Amino acid sequence: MTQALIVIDVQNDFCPGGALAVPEGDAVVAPINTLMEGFETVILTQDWHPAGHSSFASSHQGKAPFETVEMRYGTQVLWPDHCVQGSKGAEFHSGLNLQGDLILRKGFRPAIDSYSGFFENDQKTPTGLEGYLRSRGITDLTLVGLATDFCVGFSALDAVKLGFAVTVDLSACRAIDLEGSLDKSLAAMRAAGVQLLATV
Ligand code: VGL
Ligand code: ZN
Repeated sequence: MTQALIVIDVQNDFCPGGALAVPEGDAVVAPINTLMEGFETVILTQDWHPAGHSSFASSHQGKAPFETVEMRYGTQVLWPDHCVQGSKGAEFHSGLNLQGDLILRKGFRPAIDSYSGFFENDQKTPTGLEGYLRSRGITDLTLVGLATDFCVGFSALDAVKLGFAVTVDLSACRAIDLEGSLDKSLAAMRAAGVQLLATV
């Protein structure tokens, strides 16, 4: 088997002080740097939105962050403006080791969000990550990063659907936990056959 570590969205805006701060988001940096030493292939994803992105509450009149809106592809949570291309908030946390082989940007199409590193939120538009992994013969993935219940969770579910063996190491993840989203995400991952490490 050939393994890869996929580090999801460890960016300033998801860390304390950021626009969409995940509680203890920066606590993932040290364990991720340690985990990287054990993997030959490391891939980082970077949430990368144009200004005025359709997932921002500020793009929808009368809507506040964390409300939802119906998009053509389904229900979308609206977020504070975050990870705007080229901004400080979109940069990786300064303590993160950036030795990765590939940095995959996602969420750059104005009209569609992308939680997963594999497919955008219409669940059809591929990012190309599947092809990258397959052409390198990678079969087993370990996912870590931010946030457990959004970008990590949806990436893990897509990876299982695509036939990869998937582990999520929860000791190097932190959650947003919006109205029970963490429990929902963990249950969905478990049901799909994702191996959850360090379950609390
Ligand atoms: C994420 C919400 C919006 C994440 C990204 O990285 O989990 N969550 N954009
Ligand atoms: Zn985003």
